[in-house]
Amino acid sequence: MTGIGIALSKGRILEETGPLLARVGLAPKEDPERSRKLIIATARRDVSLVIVRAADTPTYVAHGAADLGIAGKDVLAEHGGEGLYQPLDLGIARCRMMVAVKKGFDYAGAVRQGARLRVATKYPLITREFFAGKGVHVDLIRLYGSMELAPIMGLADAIVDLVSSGKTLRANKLAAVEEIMPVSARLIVNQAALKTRRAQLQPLIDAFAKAVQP
Ligand code: PRT
Ligand code: MG
Repeated sequence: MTGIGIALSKGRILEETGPLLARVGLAPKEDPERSRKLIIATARRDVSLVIVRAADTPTYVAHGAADLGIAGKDVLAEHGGEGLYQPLDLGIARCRMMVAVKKGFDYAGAVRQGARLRVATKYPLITREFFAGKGVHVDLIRLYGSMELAPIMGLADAIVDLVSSGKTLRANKLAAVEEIMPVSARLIVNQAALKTRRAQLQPLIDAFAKAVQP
């Protein structure tokens, strides 16, 4: 791709990025939620949106297949961020990464007694690191979605998942017991591209920075 590609995912990220894209002059030429196209032209001829799965965004940008991207801190932390420059917290798609358990499960007691916890998550690296830091032994159960089911079905004692309103936890009789980190979406840039094509990329980064200022 000779122009600039911005990788981002449909759903939450795209929804909340929409107004921001418009403000930096990158309104999509067609609705990405409706289009089956995976590369969407924008109001700027040299910039296109590259539609990827949320967890794939850092991969596309780190390999330089897309120059820029928009990804949640959850996804970036799990990826590790190698090869990525992260110049900007966009302050959107906010939520918290939490440990949650079935209501009534004595999490503090289990941790205090040094019990082995079965923890289900789609964030195995973050989860392993978090519990290692607390000195808690965990058996990790790697899931790809609907983590909330795991404690109910007896698959796990706890989950590590994102919480925004708390409605999903409540609806499934789970309770958050610990926060791992606050999460919001970041602008990410391929480090090598920023060095070799700074004249092309920096103005765009600056435009995003200006657009997120309150
Ligand atoms: O859906 P898909 O499998 O394609 O990928 P994805 O689930 O990773 O994508 P998507 O679009 O759901 O999420 C993209 C990004 O949005 C995440 O990487 C986060 O950075 C951000 N984000 C912000 C959230 C939430 N808030 C959020 N609440 N992502 C997911 N959730 C889920 C959460 O996992 C839980 O199931 O919403 C549910 C909880 O919401 P409440 O409001 O009931 O608490
Ligand atoms: Mg989802």
